[in-house]
Amino acid sequence: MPMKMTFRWYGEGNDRIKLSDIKQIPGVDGIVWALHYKMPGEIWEIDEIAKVKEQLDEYGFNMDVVESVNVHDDIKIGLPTRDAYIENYKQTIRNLSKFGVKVICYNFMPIFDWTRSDLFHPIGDGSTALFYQKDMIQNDYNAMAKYILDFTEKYNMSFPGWEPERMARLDELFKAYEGIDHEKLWANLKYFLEAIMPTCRECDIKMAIHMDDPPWDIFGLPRLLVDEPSIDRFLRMVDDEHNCLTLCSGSLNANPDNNVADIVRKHVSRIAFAHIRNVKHFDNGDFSEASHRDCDGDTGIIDILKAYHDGGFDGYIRPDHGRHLWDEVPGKVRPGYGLYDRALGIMYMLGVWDTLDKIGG
Ligand code: CS2
Ligand code: MN
Repeated sequence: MPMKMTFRWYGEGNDRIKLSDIKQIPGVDGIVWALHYKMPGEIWEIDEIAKVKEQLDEYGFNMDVVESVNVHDDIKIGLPTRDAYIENYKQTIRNLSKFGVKVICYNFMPIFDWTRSDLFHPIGDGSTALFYQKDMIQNDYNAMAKYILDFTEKYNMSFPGWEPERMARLDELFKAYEGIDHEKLWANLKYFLEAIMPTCRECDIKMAIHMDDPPWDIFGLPRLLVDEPSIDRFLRMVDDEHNCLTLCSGSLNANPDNNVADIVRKHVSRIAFAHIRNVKHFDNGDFSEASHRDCDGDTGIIDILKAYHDGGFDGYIRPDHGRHLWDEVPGKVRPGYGLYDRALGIMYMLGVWDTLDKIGG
Protein backbone atom coordinates (compact mmCIF):
# COMPACT_ATOMS: atom_id res chain seq x y z
CA MET A 1 0.00 0.00 0.00
CA PRO A 2 2.11 2.87 -1.21
CA MET A 3 0.05 5.95 -0.36
CA LYS A 4 0.88 7.53 2.97
CA MET A 5 -1.97 8.32 5.34
CA THR A 6 -1.71 11.46 7.46
CA PHE A 7 -3.82 13.48 9.90
CA ARG A 8 -3.80 17.24 10.37
CA TRP A 9 -2.99 18.43 13.88
CA TYR A 10 -2.81 22.06 14.99
CA GLY A 11 -0.15 21.62 17.64
CA GLU A 12 0.30 21.40 21.37
CA GLY A 13 -1.96 23.88 23.15
CA ASN A 14 -3.68 24.78 19.89
CA ASP A 15 -5.62 21.55 19.29
CA ARG A 16 -7.78 19.65 21.76
CA ILE A 17 -7.02 16.44 19.95
CA LYS A 18 -4.07 14.62 21.46
CA LEU A 19 -1.38 12.79 19.55
CA SER A 20 -2.20 9.76 21.69
CA ASP A 21 -5.77 9.89 20.25
CA ILE A 22 -4.50 10.07 16.69
CA LYS A 23 -2.17 7.15 17.37
CA GLN A 24 -5.24 4.92 17.79
CA ILE A 25 -6.55 5.62 14.28
CA PRO A 26 -5.45 2.78 12.00
CA GLY A 27 -2.97 3.50 9.26
CA VAL A 28 -1.79 6.98 10.22
CA ASP A 29 1.97 7.39 9.85
CA GLY A 30 2.40 11.12 9.64
CA ILE A 31 1.12 14.32 11.18
CA VAL A 32 0.36 17.26 8.93
CA TRP A 33 1.62 20.13 11.04
CA ALA A 34 2.55 23.79 11.08
CA LEU A 35 3.81 26.54 13.35
CA HIS A 36 0.44 28.23 13.49
CA TYR A 37 1.66 31.18 15.53
CA LYS A 38 3.90 32.34 12.69
CA MET A 39 2.83 35.30 10.57
CA PRO A 40 3.17 34.98 6.80
CA GLY A 41 6.69 36.02 5.82
CA GLU A 42 8.44 35.02 9.05
CA ILE A 43 11.25 32.46 9.05
CA TRP A 44 10.52 29.19 10.82
CA GLU A 45 13.52 28.67 13.05
CA ILE A 46 15.37 25.43 13.65
CA ASP A 47 14.68 25.29 17.38
CA GLU A 48 10.95 25.82 16.82
CA ILE A 49 10.78 22.98 14.30
CA ALA A 50 12.85 20.78 16.61
CA LYS A 51 10.23 21.16 19.34
CA VAL A 52 7.50 19.77 17.12
CA LYS A 53 9.77 16.96 15.98
CA GLU A 54 10.31 15.90 19.56
CA GLN A 55 6.56 15.78 20.19
CA LEU A 56 5.90 13.71 17.07
CA ASP A 57 8.86 11.39 17.66
CA GLU A 58 7.37 10.34 20.95
CA TYR A 59 4.53 8.69 19.02
CA GLY A 60 6.54 7.56 16.02
CA PHE A 61 4.82 9.98 13.61
CA ASN A 62 6.71 11.48 10.70
CA MET A 63 6.61 15.23 10.00
CA ASP A 64 6.97 14.93 6.22
CA VAL A 65 4.10 17.29 5.36
CA VAL A 66 3.67 20.88 6.46
CA GLU A 67 0.35 22.67 5.94
CA SER A 68 0.83 25.60 5.55
CA VAL A 69 3.76 27.95 5.20
CA ASN A 70 1.61 30.94 4.33
CA VAL A 71 2.70 33.30 1.59
CA HIS A 72 2.97 37.00 2.44
CA ASP A 73 0.48 39.33 0.73
CA ASP A 74 3.34 41.41 -0.72
CA ILE A 75 4.38 38.35 -2.78
CA LYS A 76 0.82 37.86 -4.04
CA ILE A 77 0.46 41.56 -4.83
CA GLY A 78 3.94 41.73 -6.37
CA LEU A 79 5.32 44.62 -4.30
CA PRO A 80 9.04 45.40 -4.35
CA THR A 81 9.24 44.12 -0.77
CA ARG A 82 8.39 40.64 -2.05
CA ASP A 83 12.03 39.68 -2.61
CA ALA A 84 12.87 39.92 1.08
CA TYR A 85 9.86 37.74 1.95
CA ILE A 86 10.88 35.24 -0.71
CA GLU A 87 14.35 35.04 0.85
CA ASN A 88 12.69 34.27 4.19
CA TYR A 89 10.57 31.60 2.53
CA LYS A 90 13.69 29.97 1.10
CA GLN A 91 15.31 29.95 4.52
CA THR A 92 12.21 28.28 5.95
CA ILE A 93 12.43 25.63 3.22
CA ARG A 94 16.08 25.00 4.09
CA ASN A 95 15.28 24.76 7.79
CA LEU A 96 12.40 22.36 7.18
CA SER A 97 14.54 20.16 4.96
CA LYS A 98 16.94 19.57 7.87
CA PHE A 99 14.09 17.68 9.54
CA GLY A 100 13.21 15.59 6.52
CA VAL A 101 10.14 17.56 5.44
CA LYS A 102 9.13 16.48 1.92
CA VAL A 103 6.04 18.51 1.07
CA ILE A 104 4.91 22.06 1.78
CA CYS A 105 1.23 22.72 1.20
CA TYR A 106 0.40 26.40 0.66
CA ASN A 107 -2.15 28.48 -1.17
CA PHE A 108 -2.13 31.61 -3.28
CA MET A 109 -5.57 32.97 -2.44
CA PRO A 110 -5.75 36.73 -1.96
CA ILE A 111 -6.69 37.80 1.57
CA PHE A 112 -8.98 34.91 2.58
CA ASP A 113 -8.38 31.18 2.94
CA TRP A 114 -11.51 28.97 2.90
CA THR A 115 -14.71 30.90 3.35
CA ARG A 116 -18.06 29.72 4.74
CA SER A 117 -21.28 31.30 5.92
CA ASP A 118 -22.04 28.72 8.64
CA LEU A 119 -19.48 26.70 10.56
CA PHE A 120 -21.97 24.46 12.39
CA HIS A 121 -24.80 23.78 9.99
CA PRO A 122 -27.13 20.95 11.07
CA ILE A 123 -27.17 18.33 8.37
CA GLY A 124 -30.15 16.39 9.60
CA ASP A 125 -28.74 13.50 11.63
CA GLY A 126 -27.72 15.53 14.68
CA SER A 127 -24.25 16.30 13.37
CA THR A 128 -23.11 19.62 11.91
CA ALA A 129 -20.82 20.62 9.06
CA LEU A 130 -19.35 23.63 7.30
CA PHE A 131 -21.86 25.26 4.98
CA TYR A 132 -21.69 27.81 2.16
CA GLN A 133 -24.73 29.91 1.48
CA LYS A 134 -24.01 31.56 -1.82
CA ASP A 135 -26.10 34.70 -1.39
CA MET A 136 -24.36 35.48 1.90
CA ILE A 137 -20.93 35.63 0.29
CA GLN A 138 -21.45 38.27 -2.38
CA ASN A 139 -20.64 41.86 -1.54
CA ASP A 140 -20.09 42.40 2.12
CA TYR A 141 -16.69 40.98 3.00
CA ASN A 142 -16.73 42.75 6.35
CA ALA A 143 -19.89 40.90 7.41
CA MET A 144 -18.46 37.53 6.37
CA ALA A 145 -15.16 38.20 8.11
CA LYS A 146 -17.00 39.41 11.20
CA TYR A 147 -18.91 36.14 11.43
CA ILE A 148 -15.69 34.10 11.30
CA LEU A 149 -13.70 36.40 13.58
CA ASP A 150 -16.46 36.67 16.19
CA PHE A 151 -16.41 32.90 16.32
CA THR A 152 -12.65 32.65 16.73
CA GLU A 153 -12.72 35.33 19.42
CA LYS A 154 -15.61 33.81 21.32
CA TYR A 155 -13.94 30.43 21.44
CA ASN A 156 -10.41 31.71 21.69
CA MET A 157 -9.01 29.98 18.65
CA SER A 158 -7.41 31.27 15.49
CA PHE A 159 -7.75 29.85 12.01
CA PRO A 160 -4.86 29.58 9.56
CA GLY A 161 -5.13 32.33 6.99
CA TRP A 162 -7.44 34.32 9.27
CA GLU A 163 -4.78 35.99 11.39
CA PRO A 164 -6.54 38.69 13.46
CA GLU A 165 -3.63 41.06 12.73
CA ARG A 166 -4.35 40.80 8.99
CA MET A 167 -8.10 40.80 9.36
CA ALA A 168 -7.95 44.02 11.38
CA ARG A 169 -6.60 45.70 8.20
CA LEU A 170 -9.16 44.28 5.79
CA ASP A 171 -10.06 47.52 4.02
CA GLU A 172 -6.39 48.37 3.64
CA LEU A 173 -5.71 44.89 2.25
CA PHE A 174 -8.54 45.17 -0.27
CA LYS A 175 -7.04 48.50 -1.38
CA ALA A 176 -3.61 46.92 -1.76
CA TYR A 177 -5.08 44.24 -4.05
CA GLU A 178 -6.81 46.81 -6.28
CA GLY A 179 -5.69 46.25 -9.86
CA ILE A 180 -4.53 42.69 -9.15
CA ASP A 181 -6.49 40.77 -11.72
CA HIS A 182 -6.13 37.11 -12.69
CA GLU A 183 -3.22 37.69 -15.06
CA LYS A 184 -1.25 39.76 -12.55
CA LEU A 185 -1.82 37.16 -9.86
CA TRP A 186 -0.66 34.39 -12.22
CA ALA A 187 2.49 36.40 -12.97
CA ASN A 188 3.18 36.90 -9.26
CA LEU A 189 2.70 33.21 -8.58
CA LYS A 190 5.14 32.38 -11.38
CA TYR A 191 7.69 34.86 -10.03
CA PHE A 192 7.43 33.31 -6.56
CA LEU A 193 7.74 29.73 -7.77
CA GLU A 194 10.61 30.38 -10.14
CA ALA A 195 12.46 32.12 -7.32
CA ILE A 196 12.12 29.23 -4.88
CA MET A 197 12.41 26.22 -7.23
CA PRO A 198 16.24 26.02 -7.03
CA THR A 199 15.98 25.85 -3.22
CA CYS A 200 13.27 23.19 -3.47
CA ARG A 201 15.48 21.12 -5.76
CA GLU A 202 18.45 21.48 -3.45
CA CYS A 203 16.34 20.48 -0.45
CA ASP A 204 14.19 17.97 -2.32
CA ILE A 205 11.01 19.56 -1.05
CA LYS A 206 7.86 19.66 -3.15
CA MET A 207 5.74 22.79 -3.12
CA ALA A 208 2.12 21.64 -3.31
CA ILE A 209 -0.39 24.40 -3.99
CA HIS A 210 -3.82 23.98 -2.43
CA MET A 211 -6.87 24.54 -4.61
CA ASP A 212 -8.84 27.71 -4.06
CA ASP A 213 -11.82 27.23 -1.79
CA PRO A 214 -14.42 27.89 -3.05
CA PRO A 215 -13.11 27.65 -6.61
CA TRP A 216 -14.38 30.99 -7.89
CA ASP A 217 -13.69 34.68 -7.34
CA ILE A 218 -15.11 36.08 -4.11
CA PHE A 219 -15.67 39.73 -3.24
CA GLY A 220 -14.02 40.73 -6.51
CA LEU A 221 -10.76 38.97 -5.58
CA PRO A 222 -9.28 36.77 -8.29
CA ARG A 223 -8.84 33.07 -7.64
CA LEU A 224 -6.63 30.93 -9.84
CA LEU A 225 -6.70 27.19 -9.02
CA VAL A 226 -10.32 26.56 -9.78
CA ASP A 227 -10.70 23.88 -12.46
CA GLU A 228 -8.89 21.50 -14.81
CA PRO A 229 -7.71 24.12 -17.33
CA SER A 230 -6.26 26.31 -14.58
CA ILE A 231 -4.49 23.32 -13.03
CA ASP A 232 -3.07 22.44 -16.48
CA ARG A 233 -1.88 26.01 -16.83
CA PHE A 234 -0.29 26.00 -13.38
CA LEU A 235 1.70 22.82 -13.99
CA ARG A 236 2.83 23.97 -17.45
CA MET A 237 3.76 27.41 -16.19
CA VAL A 238 6.49 26.03 -13.91
CA ASP A 239 7.16 22.58 -15.28
CA ASP A 240 9.29 21.18 -12.48
CA GLU A 241 8.79 17.98 -10.50
CA HIS A 242 9.00 20.08 -7.33
CA ASN A 243 6.09 22.23 -8.45
CA CYS A 244 3.12 20.11 -7.41
CA LEU A 245 -0.48 20.12 -6.28
CA THR A 246 -2.38 19.61 -3.07
CA LEU A 247 -5.43 18.30 -4.86
CA CYS A 248 -8.32 19.09 -2.56
CA SER A 249 -11.37 17.17 -3.75
CA GLY A 250 -13.83 19.20 -1.69
CA SER A 251 -12.49 22.60 -2.69
CA LEU A 252 -12.67 21.75 -6.38
CA ASN A 253 -15.99 19.97 -6.27
CA ALA A 254 -17.70 22.93 -4.64
CA ASN A 255 -18.16 23.60 -8.34
CA PRO A 256 -20.14 20.53 -9.46
CA ASP A 257 -18.72 20.85 -12.99
CA ASN A 258 -15.28 19.83 -11.75
CA ASN A 259 -14.59 16.14 -12.14
CA VAL A 260 -11.87 15.47 -9.59
CA ALA A 261 -11.23 11.85 -10.63
CA ASP A 262 -10.45 13.06 -14.18
CA ILE A 263 -7.92 15.51 -12.81
CA VAL A 264 -6.31 12.79 -10.70
CA ARG A 265 -6.01 10.53 -13.76
CA LYS A 266 -4.40 13.31 -15.73
CA HIS A 267 -1.93 14.63 -13.17
CA VAL A 268 -1.32 11.93 -10.59
CA SER A 269 2.46 12.23 -10.88
CA ARG A 270 2.30 15.91 -9.89
CA ILE A 271 -0.03 15.44 -6.92
CA ALA A 272 2.14 15.46 -3.82
CA PHE A 273 -0.70 15.64 -1.34
CA ALA A 274 -4.32 14.50 -1.62
CA HIS A 275 -7.10 16.04 0.47
CA ILE A 276 -10.22 13.91 0.51
CA ARG A 277 -13.42 15.78 1.34
CA ASN A 278 -17.00 15.15 0.25
CA VAL A 279 -19.46 17.89 -0.68
CA LYS A 280 -23.21 17.92 -1.16
CA HIS A 281 -24.71 20.41 -3.61
CA PHE A 282 -28.01 22.22 -3.53
CA ASP A 283 -29.82 23.52 -6.60
CA ASN A 284 -29.43 27.17 -5.59
CA GLY A 285 -25.61 26.93 -5.53
CA ASP A 286 -25.26 26.41 -1.78
CA PHE A 287 -23.19 23.49 -0.61
CA SER A 288 -22.63 21.55 2.58
CA GLU A 289 -19.76 19.35 3.58
CA ALA A 290 -20.57 15.70 4.17
CA SER A 291 -19.16 12.48 5.56
CA HIS A 292 -16.49 10.80 3.46
CA ARG A 293 -18.90 8.08 2.41
CA ASP A 294 -19.40 8.31 -1.35
CA CYS A 295 -23.21 8.37 -1.33
CA ASP A 296 -23.40 11.09 1.35
CA GLY A 297 -22.16 13.70 -1.10
CA ASP A 298 -21.68 14.40 -4.79
CA THR A 299 -17.89 14.48 -5.06
CA GLY A 300 -17.37 10.88 -6.20
CA ILE A 301 -15.05 9.73 -3.43
CA ILE A 302 -14.79 6.13 -4.68
CA ASP A 303 -13.98 7.21 -8.24
CA ILE A 304 -11.33 9.55 -6.89
CA LEU A 305 -9.72 6.92 -4.67
CA LYS A 306 -9.79 4.45 -7.54
CA ALA A 307 -8.09 7.00 -9.80
CA TYR A 308 -5.33 7.41 -7.22
CA HIS A 309 -5.02 3.67 -6.82
CA ASP A 310 -4.94 3.02 -10.57
CA GLY A 311 -2.31 5.74 -10.96
CA GLY A 312 -0.01 4.12 -8.41
CA PHE A 313 -0.25 7.16 -6.15
CA ASP A 314 2.50 7.04 -3.54
CA GLY A 315 2.14 10.54 -2.11
CA TYR A 316 0.54 11.76 1.08
CA ILE A 317 -3.18 11.71 1.69
CA ARG A 318 -5.45 12.89 4.47
CA PRO A 319 -9.12 13.23 5.28
CA ASP A 320 -9.95 16.91 4.92
CA HIS A 321 -12.85 18.56 6.73
CA GLY A 322 -15.20 16.26 8.57
CA ARG A 323 -18.53 16.80 10.29
CA HIS A 324 -18.78 17.56 14.00
CA LEU A 325 -20.17 14.55 15.87
CA TRP A 326 -21.35 13.62 19.35
CA ASP A 327 -19.81 16.04 21.85
CA GLU A 328 -18.10 18.15 19.18
CA VAL A 329 -20.08 21.35 19.75
CA PRO A 330 -18.83 24.92 19.17
CA GLY A 331 -15.99 25.64 21.54
CA LYS A 332 -14.98 22.02 21.75
CA VAL A 333 -13.80 21.47 18.22
CA ARG A 334 -12.03 23.30 15.43
CA PRO A 335 -14.58 23.72 12.63
CA GLY A 336 -14.01 20.92 10.13
CA TYR A 337 -11.27 19.39 12.22
CA GLY A 338 -12.89 17.16 14.81
CA LEU A 339 -11.51 13.79 15.74
CA TYR A 340 -14.36 11.42 15.05
CA ASP A 341 -15.52 12.08 11.52
CA ARG A 342 -11.99 12.37 10.22
CA ALA A 343 -11.16 9.05 11.90
CA LEU A 344 -14.25 7.52 10.27
CA GLY A 345 -13.12 9.06 6.99
CA ILE A 346 -9.76 7.37 7.29
CA MET A 347 -11.37 3.99 7.88
CA TYR A 348 -13.58 4.53 4.84
CA MET A 349 -10.63 5.52 2.67
CA LEU A 350 -8.55 2.58 3.88
CA GLY A 351 -11.50 0.27 3.33
CA VAL A 352 -11.76 1.30 -0.30
CA TRP A 353 -7.99 1.26 -0.79
CA ASP A 354 -7.43 -2.15 0.85
CA THR A 355 -10.25 -3.63 -1.21
CA LEU A 356 -8.68 -2.31 -4.41
CA ASP A 357 -5.31 -3.70 -3.29
CA LYS A 358 -6.79 -7.07 -2.56
CA ILE A 359 -9.22 -7.71 -5.34
CA GLY A 360 -7.79 -5.33 -7.90
CA GLY A 361 -9.63 -2.39 -9.29
C1 CS2 B 1 -7.56 23.41 4.30
C2 CS2 B 1 -7.06 24.73 3.77
O1 CS2 B 1 -9.07 23.54 6.02
C3 CS2 B 1 -8.91 23.57 4.81
O2 CS2 B 1 -9.78 23.73 3.97
O3 CS2 B 1 -7.58 22.41 3.36
O4 CS2 B 1 -7.37 25.75 4.65
C4 CS2 B 1 -5.59 24.65 3.55
O5 CS2 B 1 -4.97 24.34 4.76
C5 CS2 B 1 -4.93 25.89 3.06
O6 CS2 B 1 -5.65 26.50 2.04
C6 CS2 B 1 -3.56 25.54 2.56
O7 CS2 B 1 -2.78 26.67 2.51
MN1 MN C 1 -8.22 20.94 1.56
